Amino acid sequence: MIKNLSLTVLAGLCVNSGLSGQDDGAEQARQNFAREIVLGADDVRMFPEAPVGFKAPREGIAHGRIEAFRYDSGVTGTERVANVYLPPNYTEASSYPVLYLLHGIGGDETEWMRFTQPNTILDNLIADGKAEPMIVVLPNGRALPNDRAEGEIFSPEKIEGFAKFEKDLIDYLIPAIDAKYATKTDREHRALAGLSMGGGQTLNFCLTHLDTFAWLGAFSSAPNTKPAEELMPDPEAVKKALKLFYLSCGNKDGLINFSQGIQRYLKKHDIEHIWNVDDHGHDAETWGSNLYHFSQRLFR
Ligand code: FER
Repeated sequence: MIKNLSLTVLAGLCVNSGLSGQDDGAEQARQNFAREIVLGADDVRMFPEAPVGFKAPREGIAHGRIEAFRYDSGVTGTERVANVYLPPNYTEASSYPVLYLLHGIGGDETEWMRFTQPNTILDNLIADGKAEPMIVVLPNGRALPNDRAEGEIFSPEKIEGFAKFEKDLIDYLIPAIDAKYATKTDREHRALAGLSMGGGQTLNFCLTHLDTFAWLGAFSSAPNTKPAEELMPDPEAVKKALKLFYLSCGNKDGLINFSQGIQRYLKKHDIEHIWNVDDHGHDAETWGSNLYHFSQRLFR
């Protein structure tokens, strides 16, 4: 199982091993990853693996670009950095929907680029008319004055940074993005998605800010995911507000029970959703493939 973990998470577990006191979080994580995987009838693939070449740069098509974006955060009291993907032929004369795409416990604003090629995935889909031209914001979801993925990444303080990002995102990052870029600013043109800790953040933030987001993608969500009853006390409100509820996880990922808990609740309350259980672990393959499927269903 360990070989399926992302390198970043594995590095975090190693960094923390052998330390006393502060390694409770790492030990807890080890136990969470080692949980027994019990698959039910619903825990099956919705989509095939993304096709060969889906994340390979293509010649002869227009390419988007990624640039660094800086904003002041009243949460951290610092200037923070997000990466921003601007779609091919981005122009101020137009306006675009925005996907905020969040990383995992060992990551930062560069993690999605290290795990997979979100810009190339989008370039290729847009060129084929399979995805809407969109802006993708890749923030740093650890809202702390020192937001680097260094030291005790599983410590309570660092994990608290992922919860603090809610206010950073809603009150500082989104307004700053809307001020700088040619965005469509209504909820129906804003999506939130993420992997692992970012999947948990997505569920926790999106479902409690239905006035801000209409599209949700949670991949391999981590134990920071709040219980479904707490996130969706009013299932009818979720049904009415969300245009896409996309959940995915690998069937070799010991964290799958957190996604299963959400999915079972969605099913029980008849909330329409996609639940794609592929054959991966907690790894970059599932995240690339699910970004490929998720992004095609956004804003249309
Ligand atoms: C944990 C196991 C995994 C945990 C977080 C993770 C907060 C996150 C993994 C990731 O983001 O890849 O027990 O506790």
